Amino acid sequence: MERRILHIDMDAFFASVEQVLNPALKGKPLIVGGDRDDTRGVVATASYEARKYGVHSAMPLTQAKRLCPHGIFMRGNFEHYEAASEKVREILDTVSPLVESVSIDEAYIDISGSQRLFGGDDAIAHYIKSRIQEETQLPCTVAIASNKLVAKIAADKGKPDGYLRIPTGGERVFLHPLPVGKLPGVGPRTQEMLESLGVMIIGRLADLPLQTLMNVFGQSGYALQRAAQGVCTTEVEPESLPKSVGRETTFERDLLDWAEIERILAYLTERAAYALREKGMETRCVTLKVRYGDFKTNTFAKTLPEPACVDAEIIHTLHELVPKARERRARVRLIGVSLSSLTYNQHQMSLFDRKGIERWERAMESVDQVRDRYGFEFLRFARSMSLGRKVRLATPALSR
Ligand code: TTP
Ligand code: MG
Repeated sequence: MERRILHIDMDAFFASVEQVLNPALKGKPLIVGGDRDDTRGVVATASYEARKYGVHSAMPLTQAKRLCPHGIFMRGNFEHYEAASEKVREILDTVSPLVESVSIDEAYIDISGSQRLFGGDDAIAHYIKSRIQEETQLPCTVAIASNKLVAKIAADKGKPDGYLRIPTGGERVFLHPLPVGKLPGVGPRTQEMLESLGVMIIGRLADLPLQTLMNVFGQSGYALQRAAQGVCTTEVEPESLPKSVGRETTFERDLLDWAEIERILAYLTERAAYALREKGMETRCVTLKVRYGDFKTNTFAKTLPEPACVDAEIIHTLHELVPKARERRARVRLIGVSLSSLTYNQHQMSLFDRKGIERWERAMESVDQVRDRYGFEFLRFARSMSLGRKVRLATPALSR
């Protein structure tokens, strides 16, 4: 599978959020970071209108006031920026499971596995930009390339409100004319040293004899040249991919009646599967957990031939595991289901006949929509329904 990495960075983020909150600020030179009379603070960010006057992040406010005397100055409100950031993140999470936020307004997404679902780079970029626009009214810039390094540089180049796509194999051509300072990690000092070697643009750095670079920069000369050649193998690292989704409960008194135990298990599964689908995920491994009256705890797991997210499939798998749990003819104190080996539901084409399952998935989608609206208990299935409409578990905290 071809690796495609998307980088997104919001434009003039704090200022843009303020402009959405107060549309009267739109199109104005806005400087966020401190009041007009603030003599000690620095600029957090400036709207693009203010940037025309040379105002930029980290500049002392006093200097910003000199450069842009008619600018609008404000301290800003960090909670608003965090809330906007979260909204954006929610949208990004619908594109791929591999999302890595690197700052409040910047993220990488590994979209290699999302290509088929969305229909390619351009469709993904368009989807992200338009959903962010619709739901937050905030402008952003998106770039897609074969790795993080090139995607990041491209996003920087595409600003503001842009989209740049660097085809795989086109990394060097894209980087060639850019000043060396555009390479992440090349600060003013390194830039100066490179310029003394006659290296102004990235293309020159890429083609310089490696020995020359090693003489000046030591080992890091090698890394520098690899970067200039557009080579980067760093993976997108999502902060926390859920490892498993589970629901379990301890009975009010230990049970021997497996028909009753299985009804409760079905109920727990409905809840777990609902949570699984809410995350947009599927499971490949279903585990039945049993704690017996003497506190001995066993787990019985089964790997599915295909990822699943439909209650009926999971309940069926658990039912197949039950005889193993019954081998120990003891009373049961706790029962639980855990769904692991999670993957994002990509609606993959399947080797097996999934027609029936797909109908189920669509049905469950409608079921979940009703539940989102009226609560989980509003729609339940026959097997667990005999427990009554309002199921009261002895340990309700574990069954959301
Ligand atoms: P950036 O993405 O660096 O800047 P930006 O979003 O304002 O502008 P653009 O990306 O279009 O060039 O930083 C994101 C936010 O982080 C920025 O809006 C304000 C804050 N920030 C600071 O508070 N101090 C800083 O020195 C920088 C660089 C950013
Ligand atoms: Mg930004």
